[in-house]
Order: sequence, then structure tokens, then C-alpha cells
Amino acid sequence: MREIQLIEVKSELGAGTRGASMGVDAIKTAALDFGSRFFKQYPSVEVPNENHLLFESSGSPYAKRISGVLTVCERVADEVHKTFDLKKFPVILAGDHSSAIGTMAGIHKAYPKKRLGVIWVDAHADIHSPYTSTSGNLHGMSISASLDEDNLTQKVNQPDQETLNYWFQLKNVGAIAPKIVSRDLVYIGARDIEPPELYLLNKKKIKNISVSSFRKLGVERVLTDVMSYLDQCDMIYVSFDVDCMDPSISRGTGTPVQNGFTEREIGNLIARLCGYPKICCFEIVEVNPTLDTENLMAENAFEILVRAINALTND
Ligand code: Z70
Ligand code: MN
Ligand code: MN
Ligand code: MN
Repeated sequence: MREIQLIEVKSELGAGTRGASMGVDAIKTAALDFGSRFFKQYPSVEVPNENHLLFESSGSPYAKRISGVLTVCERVADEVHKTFDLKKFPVILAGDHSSAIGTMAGIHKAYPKKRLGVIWVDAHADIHSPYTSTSGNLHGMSISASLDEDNLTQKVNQPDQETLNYWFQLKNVGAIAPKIVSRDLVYIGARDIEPPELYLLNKKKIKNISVSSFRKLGVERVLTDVMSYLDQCDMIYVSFDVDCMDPSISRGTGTPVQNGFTEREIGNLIARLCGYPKICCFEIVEVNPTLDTENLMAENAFEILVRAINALTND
């Protein structure tokens, strides 16, 4: 029986659109509207945020607010590590996806000798670096930071030395980089991928299960396929960016992308995934209630969260 520990990260420093830091509270509001006792049932800890930095200059155009993102990721890594030391299962509710750098660092710090698999359920590949990003938003760089991948052959920017120092620290947060290897990474639903990112996906032959092949194969085949692909991993982390879902379901996320999953497809996938013993950590990110109507995205995210926790605790 897994003992759940909720970790709340109300940060949005890594996003280009404002409001994702309110996503965690929007999910709590959804729970209240559904009359659910969920947030009374499980212990929760909040990682202090640095959102006051939003009122300051964003710094380098190639890695915006990177000093604040670093601070938040250090705190997330510590909290995730502590959770494992207490033999609990971390469930992370976060704002923008850059906090996942801290999540992977914390898992790696707790289990440095174990091989960590990552299932990244997202419309995006989040595999930019300050050298390749056109937005400079760090939520688009979580995977490359964890892989220790600068993608220099695709370089289009020359970040200044201070920015590069922060980027170095971010890659090494919690423990020496890398935290994961590309062979142990699986994308599900990545479909808004920029050229330098696509270059890496092809070069490293990173597995990406498209929405259409997910539909063609069906959830059971996808699961057996993914789990046999990650067979050599000792533990597997699932990161769920709500923008993997179709914008027709809800526009309550910073960067909605057409041709996404239905809530049902994602709910089934996540619930089934969370039934596997190797799953060590689950995360939901990028709910932005300021872009939504009637809190629909948070309601969807909450329903998926409940299904995930039921699967995790049903053994
Ligand atoms: C784009 C960038 C991104 C999430 C947007 C978008 C990245 N590739 N990630 N929303 N979660 O700006 O780098
Ligand atoms: Mn993402
Ligand atoms: Mn430890
Ligand atoms: Mn995304």
C-alpha cells in the first residue's frame, strides 16, 4: 500500500503566459465543487514560490527568470527526496512544467544508483536549451536540463555567461547531471515540436507515441509497448502536462495544441499506468484557470488525479 504525499508547487516563472501558479488552487476548487474530501484525505506540503520575481525584469531573453526557476527546482528536489526518504509516494501538483527539473533531480538524489524511466505526457517535447529556445521559457527546457543536453549543433542563441552559469546549476540541481538518459524517455502525444527539438528526437531516436498511433493501438497495446520499452528501468516517473489534451476539452492551459487526447483517453492511460509497481512518482502541471471557462481544465485534471491515486493506492 503506497502512502501518498502531495507536493504543491504554485510557481509559474517558467511559463510565458501568466496564471499557471493558480492551477493548484483551481484543482482544489474543483475538488470542493465536486464535494470531494480528497484534499483532507492526503497530506500535502507546499513548496514556497518565487512569483514575486514576476514583477522584476525577466533577465536573459533565452532563459527567462532562470534564477527563480533554479531556486524553486532546488526546493522541489529537496521535498521529493525527503518524501522518498520517508518511504512515501510523491504526487506533485505544479504550475509551469519547469518544476519537473526539480522532480527528476529529487528522484535521482533519493535513488542515485537506480535507472529512472520517464513517461512525458505532453503536447510539447520540452527539449529546448537556452541555445535553441525562441521563447526563452524554461518550461520548454525541462527534459534537456535533466538529460544534460545543450543541443549545440542547433544553436541559434548566444546566452551570456551569467545565464549559462545558472543553466549549469539548473542541470546539476540536487545531484550531478544527467538525471535521465534519452533511451529511457517516452513521449506520449508530443505534437508541437520545434526544429531544434525534432533534430534531437530524431538523432537520439527518442520514442514518441502520437495521438493517432495511440488511437490505432489502443491503451492496452500502448501500455505493454511502453512498459516493455522501459523494461530496463528500475523506476518510472509519469509527468502529465494537461496540454496533451485537446483544446475542445478546455482552453485552461497556457499553450493549447490542436489534435490532442480526450479526457477519457488520458484518464484511462494514467489510471492503467499508475497500476504498475515501477511507477514511483506522478505529476500534473500547466492548469491555468485564468484562461478557462468555469474551471473546466482543473475539473478534468482533478478527475484524472483521483483515478491516478485510486490506482496507486489499490494494492
Ligand atoms: C515551446 C517553447 C511549452 C509547455 C509550452 C512551448 C513549450 N516549445 N511547454 N507549454 N508545457 O516555448 O519552448
Ligand atoms: Mn510541458
Ligand atoms: Mn536520501
Ligand atoms: Mn506542454
